[in-house]
Amino acid sequence: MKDLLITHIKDIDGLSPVILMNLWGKSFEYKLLDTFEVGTYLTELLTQDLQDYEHIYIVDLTVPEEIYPMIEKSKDRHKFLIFDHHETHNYARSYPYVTLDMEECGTTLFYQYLQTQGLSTNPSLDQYIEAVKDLDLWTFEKNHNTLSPQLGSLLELLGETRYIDEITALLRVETQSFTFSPFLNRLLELEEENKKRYIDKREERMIRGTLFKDVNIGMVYAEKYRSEIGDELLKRHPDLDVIVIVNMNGGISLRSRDVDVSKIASYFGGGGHIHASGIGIPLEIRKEVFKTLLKGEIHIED
Ligand SMILES: [Mn+2]
Repeated sequence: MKDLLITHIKDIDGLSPVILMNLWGKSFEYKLLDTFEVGTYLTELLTQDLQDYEHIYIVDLTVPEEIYPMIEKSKDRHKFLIFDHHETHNYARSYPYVTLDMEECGTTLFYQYLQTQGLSTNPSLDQYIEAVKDLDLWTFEKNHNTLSPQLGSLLELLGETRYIDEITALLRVETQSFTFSPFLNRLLELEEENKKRYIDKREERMIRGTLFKDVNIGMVYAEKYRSEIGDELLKRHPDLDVIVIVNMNGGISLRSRDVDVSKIASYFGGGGHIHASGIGIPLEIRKEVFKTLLKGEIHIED
């Protein structure tokens, strides 16, 4: 029997559980989802016959509250195992098949679980997992983990599928420390130069303002490098509390030093962590922006 892994498409914390399943070697299928797709996907899944699956893992995703009664009613309830670390998922704490730990990340929780199921570890795998956690929890600076931002860059460069394939291949060879191939190293060097140029240009066009009267924000439009832009601009501008990164296709990202941006995000219908949260941008709003910019002179097909 195979397993089904449902995990977060957005970052390496969501993708690394797929890599771990590859290394574990058990046959499985996986589905990568964005946060806002979870409810619809699970509602549909729970109407299906799930007898082909032995386990259904959901990692690094907040399962909407209204889905839990459906899982509870399902005859396949015992197949579900949920691992998450988002503050906004707290209501699920009492379900026995849910593991919630805000000190960990999705990948580390899943890694711990797989070890109890017989996944063997080695120093390079441990080092990789630690880097994923440091990137996801934003502790890589404090811990001087230079591997974390490199992994984040690689995902941007390679896309989800190639990232999973390349990292799986590297980790299949057990070594004393995690090392990139010469090709990946060169790629990372070029990317570093490119990233610096990108952040400099966004900074030049940063819009300043205040939110709820006393939160100083700097807002930029950017499609890439959300975490790096947030991190770098907070460092360059100590007077700002929150950096708001607007990606019309990906949503609004909030990054902060001291302010709890998960509260700000919840207020606007989003969610996330204390220092890193997000708010979705519905298609309707994206169309509205277009209409406003072209002063109503445009007809948009539905
Ligand atoms: Mn995560």
